[in-house]
Amino acid sequence: MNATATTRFTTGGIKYEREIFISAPDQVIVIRLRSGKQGELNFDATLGTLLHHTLHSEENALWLRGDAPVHVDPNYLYSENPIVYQNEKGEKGMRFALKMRAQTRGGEVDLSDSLLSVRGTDEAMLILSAATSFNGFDKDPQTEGKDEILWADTYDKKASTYAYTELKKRHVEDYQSYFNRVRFELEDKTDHSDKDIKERLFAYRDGVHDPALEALYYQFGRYLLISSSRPGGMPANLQGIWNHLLRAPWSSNYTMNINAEMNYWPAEVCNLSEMHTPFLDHVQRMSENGKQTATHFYRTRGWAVSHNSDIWAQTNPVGNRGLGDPAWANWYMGSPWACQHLFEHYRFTGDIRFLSEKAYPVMKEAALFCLDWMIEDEEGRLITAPSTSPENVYMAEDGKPYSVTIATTMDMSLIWDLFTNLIEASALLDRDEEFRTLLVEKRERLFPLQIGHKGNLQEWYKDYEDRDPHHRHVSHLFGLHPGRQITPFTTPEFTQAGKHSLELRSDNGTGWSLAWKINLWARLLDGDHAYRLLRKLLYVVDSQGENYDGGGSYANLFCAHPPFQIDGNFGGISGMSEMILQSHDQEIHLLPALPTAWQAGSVQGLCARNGFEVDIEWKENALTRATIRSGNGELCRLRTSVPVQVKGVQVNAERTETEWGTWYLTVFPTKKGEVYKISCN
Ligand code: FUC
Repeated sequence: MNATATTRFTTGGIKYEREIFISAPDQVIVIRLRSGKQGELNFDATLGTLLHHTLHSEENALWLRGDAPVHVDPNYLYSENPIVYQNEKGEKGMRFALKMRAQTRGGEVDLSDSLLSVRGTDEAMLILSAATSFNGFDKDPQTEGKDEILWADTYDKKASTYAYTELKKRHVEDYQSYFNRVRFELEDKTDHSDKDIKERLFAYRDGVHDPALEALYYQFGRYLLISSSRPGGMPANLQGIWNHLLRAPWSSNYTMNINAEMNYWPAEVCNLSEMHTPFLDHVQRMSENGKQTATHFYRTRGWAVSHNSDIWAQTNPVGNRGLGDPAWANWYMGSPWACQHLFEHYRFTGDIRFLSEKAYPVMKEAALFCLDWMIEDEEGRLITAPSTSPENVYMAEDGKPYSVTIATTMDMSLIWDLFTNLIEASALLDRDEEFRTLLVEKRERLFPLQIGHKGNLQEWYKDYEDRDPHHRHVSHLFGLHPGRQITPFTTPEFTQAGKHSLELRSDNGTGWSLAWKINLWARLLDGDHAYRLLRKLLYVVDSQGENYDGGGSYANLFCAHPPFQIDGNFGGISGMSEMILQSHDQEIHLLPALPTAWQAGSVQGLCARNGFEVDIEWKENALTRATIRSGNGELCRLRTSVPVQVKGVQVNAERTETEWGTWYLTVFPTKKGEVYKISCN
C-alpha cells in the first residue's frame, strides 16, 4: 500500500495515466498526468467548492478563496435559512485558500481567471496547496486567524523544490512508516484477483467466503486513520475528513456518546499510537472549555462535556434550542469517557511523562465533576441524578415511555472506569494519596451493577423494559467494552448477564452499532458470533437514506450507518483486533475469539498494553507460534488456549477450566527491548 491512486485509460488509441496522492509531509495534493504520445496531453483544470468563493489567477497559479459560513444548522433541523455566511453582528466564518499550479514537460500552460489550460505536452504535474485561517479552538478565525494565503503559498513553494518522484518518495516513506508496522493476513485459497472490490462485496453479501477481503477491510481502516488523524491536527470527525456536503450528517461533529470515542478504539492496538494524539489533544481542549460548562451548567468543580463537541471544543449541553429530546440532549458524561482514552494511551505506551503532565490533571478534574455531581440514594449508594442511557427509552410503571431516570448502568460504569484508572494512575505516580483513598472509598459506594429478571445486565436503575428492545446503543455494556469492569475471568456472572443483554438487543444495528457488537462478542470470547456481525458490517448496502436498523458498508468500503459515518470502519477494525488479541485485563490474550472461518492466518505488529508488540500465527484454528517484543520490560502474562513454551525462559504456567473453555496462563518476566519466541507443544 502506498496511498496513491492511479487511473489508466486509452482513448483515441492513446494511453493516459493519472496518479494522485496527498502528502502529509509536504501538505500538498499532487496529480501527475501523462499521455503515451508526445504532444497529446491536453486538458483544462479548474477549482470549485460548494462554499462561497472566488477564483483568480496570479503569476503562474490559479487561486480559489472564500469564507466558510459563520453558522450552519444541523441537517436534522428544519430551518428557513440554514447556512449563514454573515450574521447580524457582521461576523464571518473561517477563511480558506486553495492554490493550483502546473509544471509541464514542454507544451504550454495558459491561465485565465477560472481555468488552467495545458496543451501539447505528454506530462504535467499539478500541485494543489490549501490552508484555512483556523488558529486554534479559542481564536476567532476572522479577526485572529492565520494568514491562509501565506500558508497555502508557503506549502506550494516548498513543494516546488522537489521533482514529482521526490514528492512521491517523501509521501510514500511517511505513509509506510505507519502503515507497514502491521501485517494482517487471513489464509484465502481462492484467487479473487479477477474481481474488483465492488464485485467481491456483492459476492460476499451472497455468502461467499472471502477472508482476503476482510483482511483488506482491516488494513483499509488503518489507512483511513493514518490519513484522517495526524499529530497536531484535528481528530477524525464523524466522516473522518471525507465530507462532501454543506450540511453534513450530524454536522460532522464529535458525538461524545459513542461515535467520537469509537473512532479511536483501534488506534493503539493497530500500532498507530501517534494517530491517537489529535483526540487526546482534543480532550485537553475540551477540559478547558468544560470547566465553564461544569461551573455554569452543573455548579460543580472539574469539567464536563455533553453529547456533542466540535472543532471549537464545544462542551456545553446541546438540545435543538430547547426542543431536543432528553434521550440524547440530557447526557453529560463525556468527560469520564474521554478520559479513558488518556489512560489507555498510557497503558499501551507506558509514557509516564504523558500520564503525569497531560493525562492525570485532566482525569482528576473529570473525577471532581463526577464526585460533585453524584448524590446518595436512600441506601447511601452514590448515584447520578438525573441520568439517561444514551438515546434509549424505557417503559415505566405507568406504562409510559421515559428516558430520564437515575443511576443508569452506563453512568455508573463510566465513573467506575475513571475512578479505577485514576486510582492506578495516582499510585503509579505516587501522587495524591488522600485523593486516591477518597476515590477507593467512593468507588465502593457506587450504585452497583445489577442483573435483571431476564438474566440481562440491567440498563436502568430499576428493571424496566425497553421501549425498543433492539435499540442500537448498547451503553449499559460499556463495562464489557470499551471498559474493563466486566471480564469473563474476573466477573463471570456479569459477563453472562452482558451476553444475555446483547442477545436481547439482537444482531441488527446501524453501522457503528454492529461494530460495537463485534467488540463485545470478542470480549465474550465468542469468535463465531463476532464474525457473524463482521459479515453484517461488510454487507454492502445500496441505500443512501437513514436507516436505524440495518447498517453495513458502501461499495467503497466506507461504513454505512447509513448515511456514511466513519466510526463503524474504526469500530469494526477494533473488533477484528479484539478477536485476535486482547490485553485490557492485565494479560496478553492471544486469539481470544478466533472465528472458525479464519482457519489460518497471521498478524504482525499489533500492540498490547504495557508496551508489548505481538506477532501471532495460527493454523487449523489454533495458535502455532507467536513473538512478543517487550518495549518496557514489564511482566508478561500470556493467556492462550493451548500450552506454550517461551524459548530460553523459565515460565510459570497455570491451566484454568472456565465456563468459557480451558485456558492457560503463562507468566514470565521480560527485559526492555528483548524479543520472546512463543511456541506450542
Ligand atoms: C448518535 C447516534 C446516531 C448517530 C449520531 C451521529 O446520536 O445515536 O445513530 O450515529 O450519533
